[in-house]
Amino acid sequence: MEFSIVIPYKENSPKFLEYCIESLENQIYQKFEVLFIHNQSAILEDYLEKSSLNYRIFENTTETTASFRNVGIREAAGNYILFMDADDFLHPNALIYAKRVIDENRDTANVLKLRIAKTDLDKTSALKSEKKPFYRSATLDHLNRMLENTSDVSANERQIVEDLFNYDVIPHDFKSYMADDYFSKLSYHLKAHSFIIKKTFLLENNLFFNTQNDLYADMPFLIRLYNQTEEIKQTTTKLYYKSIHNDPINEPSASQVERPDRQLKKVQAFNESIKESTNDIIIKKVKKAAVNYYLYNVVTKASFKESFKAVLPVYQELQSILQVDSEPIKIKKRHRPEIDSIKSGSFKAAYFLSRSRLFAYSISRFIKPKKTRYRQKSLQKNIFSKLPIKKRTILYESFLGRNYSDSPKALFNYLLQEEPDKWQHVWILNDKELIKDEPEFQGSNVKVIPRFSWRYFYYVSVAKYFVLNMRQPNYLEKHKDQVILSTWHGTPLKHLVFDMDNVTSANKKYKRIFYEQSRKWDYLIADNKYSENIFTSAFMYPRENILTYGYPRNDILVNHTPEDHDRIKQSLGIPLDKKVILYAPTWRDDEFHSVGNYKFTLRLNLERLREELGDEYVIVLRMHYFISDVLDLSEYEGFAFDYSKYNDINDLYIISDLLITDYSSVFFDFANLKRPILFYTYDLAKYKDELRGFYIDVQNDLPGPLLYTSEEVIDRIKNIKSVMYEYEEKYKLFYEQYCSLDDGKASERVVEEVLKS
Ligand code: C2G
Repeated sequence: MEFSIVIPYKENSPKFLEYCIESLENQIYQKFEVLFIHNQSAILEDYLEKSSLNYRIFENTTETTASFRNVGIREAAGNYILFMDADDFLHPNALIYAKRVIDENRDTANVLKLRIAKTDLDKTSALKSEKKPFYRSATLDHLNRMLENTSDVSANERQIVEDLFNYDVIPHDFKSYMADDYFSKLSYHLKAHSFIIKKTFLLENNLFFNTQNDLYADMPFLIRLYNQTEEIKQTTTKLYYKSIHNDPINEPSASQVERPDRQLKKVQAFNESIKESTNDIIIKKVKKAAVNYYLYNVVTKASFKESFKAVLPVYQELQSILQVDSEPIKIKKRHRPEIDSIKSGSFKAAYFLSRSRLFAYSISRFIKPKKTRYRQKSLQKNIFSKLPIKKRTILYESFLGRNYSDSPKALFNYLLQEEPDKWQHVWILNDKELIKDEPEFQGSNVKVIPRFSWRYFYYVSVAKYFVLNMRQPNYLEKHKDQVILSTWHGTPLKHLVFDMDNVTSANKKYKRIFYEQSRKWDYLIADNKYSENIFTSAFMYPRENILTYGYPRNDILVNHTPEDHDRIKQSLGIPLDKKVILYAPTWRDDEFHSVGNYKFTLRLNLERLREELGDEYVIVLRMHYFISDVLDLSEYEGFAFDYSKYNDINDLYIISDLLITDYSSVFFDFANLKRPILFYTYDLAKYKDELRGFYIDVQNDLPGPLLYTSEEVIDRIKNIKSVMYEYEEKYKLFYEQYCSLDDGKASERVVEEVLKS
């Protein structure tokens, strides 16, 4: 047997395990065994039972990855051991490539390394969606079949398959690294995964992992390995896929697990490494790395910021490192007194110097021009958040200050009406023009401030209540007496946060940040029981803080009058004698110009709609607030109106006789009006499978038909009465499930609970 793949398994990554196993099954070179070592994992057997792998499982009573790996070294039957993590995967060519390098270099191939690529299982970017099927099914047999059966293969897939063959025909290249390159070039992070090491070499040199340091045992292990080996052959092609964990709350990677002793353990690992090393160059490099780690990671981290006692053990380790003989290392002049104090054991002095260094650093950032946001944050944290709370002040924000709308608007209006003199209202709005004609902004007790202005940082600190429909910046310091009321902005249809497998086109820290932000909400409003259930899973939000009261924003849909209808229509310049179609689609995760800047291609044939429906109807187009493209409707003057930037979609609902949407939550609200809804879902297959997936069965449970072409849309509008008849029963059920709490009094209930308690 040529290879033993050693995989420690700690059950914090079940989602990835399946991919890991599959990538091993898909290896073109199959002469290997897999050793899984775990500590009471219930699910490992289940996963492996179904697999075709040649595997063995070992249960180990200790907790550490280090001792798991040592079991693997002892038990391995293969000539070479590949250290792998259970949340990573291999390219199908990984082992065949390694085998080739070994065969060509029998005498010198003691240590090999697969070059690492990072991947996040993200299926949405073009590259990854192409790679996925190729990666999953890439056995030679399968590839052959694919090429033979050309009708099943798209040009794109064909190219990928041919590329893969080329990989095989042309051997991958590799580079050899010598001892003095190891530390800096080869293994910056000093992790054992992706290394392939000859078993006899490990045993002869007594290379095992030290089990004392459960976080950083790899570092001294690799330093010892570097001492013993002449060269390491690393592939130039990326063959080892390291997964990015985007859910550090539920599925943290080892480095994401919170540990207060993390910094100490790391400095200990540096110390151990330096003691183990016989190579002068490596000693010097470890020393330099330890000093840099101390300067830029230890003292700047909050855990060590507070007490001398906490940082003392780190100083002691560092002292021992600094006292090891080596060529002198370069240290910046301003850091020298601090490092010298540590070396000589004057730890109190070192502590004082490190604190002063941090203080000087924050002052220098504060006074630097162009660092306004930093100054604002710092002022908010250190001064504003310590000011007394203004008990009668309420701050509102809707769609990040983009408009005056949604539940914050409804609650504001309710309070103006019911308690006109009691409150000071402050609205976060980026463009004052938006409200210049709104009478409710005339009073002296209503202020408007732009998001991220100095006043914003002041009011987010001192307002007793903060009512918002999206999320507040995570860095804002919250006063203990402050109350944050999150209204959220829709009944969920698309999977959200923790229910999403992949977070697409967004930050990989998204889930963790979302979690932290939502912990600061004192209340969260749900429109219905269904949303309440979803919020407990998708946001991991505590059920007891959810107010399942119906949506304040939907009060107006119940309470509006026919006069309101005509007044709005007139103010928007829409002919009173025409019926109105509202087209309000959502955004698409995979269509964007840049991060957060989405595009939309109008797939509704306005020309045909005007021809067929223009006598009776006009159409109002309402793009999602993420869409930055501007529609050019000049050709359709008098028939099509763009109200994408209009403040409040509720006004558009009220004047519309029917709604066309797709996967936007707008239909949950519009259904309150009991008017027809059509679903123009031309990209349903892609949206559902490739992107996020839905909470409800869109094929069966929607209150209107799914349509795929403009012609179908036209046809259904012409026969709208029969659509209503056909969907009568489904509409009723839908209304009961999602709209029944919207009785026009949600604002009142929320105010009673949040502002009167
Ligand atoms: N919206 C709008 N115009 C659109 C689409 C949406 O004004 N063309 C507003 C509506 O108030 C809607 C809200 O934005 O309820 C949320 O929009 P969705 O399309 O549902 O998408 P998203 O912003 O991703 O929110 O729980 C709801 C989810 O968070 C979805």
